[in-house]
Amino acid sequence: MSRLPTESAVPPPPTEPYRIKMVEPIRPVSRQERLAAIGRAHYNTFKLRSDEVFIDLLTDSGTSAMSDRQWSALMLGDEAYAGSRNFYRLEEVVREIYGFRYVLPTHQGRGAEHLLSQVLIRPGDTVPNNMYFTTTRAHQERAGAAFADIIVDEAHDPAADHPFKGNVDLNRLEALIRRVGPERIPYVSVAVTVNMAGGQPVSLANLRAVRELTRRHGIKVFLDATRCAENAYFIQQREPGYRNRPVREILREMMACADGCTMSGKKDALVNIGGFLACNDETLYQKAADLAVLFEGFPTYGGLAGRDMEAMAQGILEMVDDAYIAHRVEQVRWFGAAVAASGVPIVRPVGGHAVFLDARGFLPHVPQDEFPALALAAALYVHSGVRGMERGVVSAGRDPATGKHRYPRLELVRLTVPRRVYTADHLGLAARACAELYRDREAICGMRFTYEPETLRFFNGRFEPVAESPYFTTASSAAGP
Ligand code: PM9
Repeated sequence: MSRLPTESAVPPPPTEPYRIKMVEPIRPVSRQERLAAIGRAHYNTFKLRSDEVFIDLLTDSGTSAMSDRQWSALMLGDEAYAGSRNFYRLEEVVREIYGFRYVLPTHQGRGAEHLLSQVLIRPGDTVPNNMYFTTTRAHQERAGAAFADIIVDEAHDPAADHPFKGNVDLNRLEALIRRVGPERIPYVSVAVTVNMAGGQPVSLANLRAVRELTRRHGIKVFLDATRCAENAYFIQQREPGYRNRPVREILREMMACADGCTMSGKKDALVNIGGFLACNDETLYQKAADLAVLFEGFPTYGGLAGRDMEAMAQGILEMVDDAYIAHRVEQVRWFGAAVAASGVPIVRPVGGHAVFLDARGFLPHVPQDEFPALALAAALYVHSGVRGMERGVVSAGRDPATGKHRYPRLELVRLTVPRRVYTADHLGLAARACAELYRDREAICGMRFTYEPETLRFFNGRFEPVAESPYFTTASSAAGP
């Protein structure tokens, strides 16, 4: 039996630059169990128990397999409340790899976003972003800012085959600066890569142009560096002049275009928990450090155990290893080719961390206010035990000014590839499941809320199907929060 529906159309998978030393058993779950589980989970894949899932592509966040060196690093934990040597190691590595002077550990990325937003934003400000990310925008709005999208138009079109779909539209940014005034823009927030656009990168030429434009107006630039190594790899592969440059050097050049960054260590930095805020401005650092003691912890641990900082420092060194990062991104690309080979609509080009199913193209009969991406993620789980995540109208939330749903042009299911965790056979199974479901797509119906949280509603929202479908149980079997 072939491994994929159209094996001939798919190249062989890339070979892992590591071997496996420890395994974690996973268990196939029967369709009957999956039907019961999705009902109990109120059709929200976030609310499934992980042992109800066979292949977990919910997120690449905190789900990496750590290396032998990282596990060894855990044993070097210095759990002193203040001045842990693991902090100084992390600081040294961040200075070396990113080039920023001041480093403030946080419990995870949103901790850093919180500190940055609270320190820099005044109510009534506007923060330009290259598309939104859920937690980033929520913290900016919570601090009183209006969000402004300055990404290039191609980012909103799943079929646009642009090499740097994460780029900032410089004309849009300039027009915004003119309209609101530079004094009302505390910083420009640039994500590398752009998660919600499909893991799409930003070019170095674009980062330099953003730096130049903002410098003229005295505006700061902060990078969301969560997936910066993947972005650096795309620059190496796609931007003229970088093919022979190590990812490590490219990453330093990217960071040199910014005043600082926030980082969720749970993605590219290959740890299960952790993050940091880094910058060059001592005053900004000091204000953030003063706030950190209230929300994160003392500035030399920021909510992390010493051992976690040591493992993150080691992970940062590993994320810029050229062989590692090439395999990481090429494995995702291979998975995308396998899914697309059967005609399943996906976001193109395939991004750095995930394959994104285009739920509008997949389920054209489900209107956007019946949450096609959420319904598709639930149906994929029931069909195969593969768990993905909704990244569409539910994730976009409501506009604080009008109270109405924000309707993003991208209505996507994200099949996110954890780092160093799954083999080509696992991903082949997931690709096959997408193809089978696509053939039966008419049987999938839309969803409606039964409980809608006020913020970040995709995490805790509850739903029920709007009609009968063989992929869903009826709402009556759902129980408990
Ligand atoms: N991203 C993800 O699955 C985890 C939670 S949201 C579903 O993609 C970016 C670009 C992220 C991100 C988290 C954060 C927050 C900031 N920026 O999760 O707080 O993708 O460490 O990071 C998630 P933390």
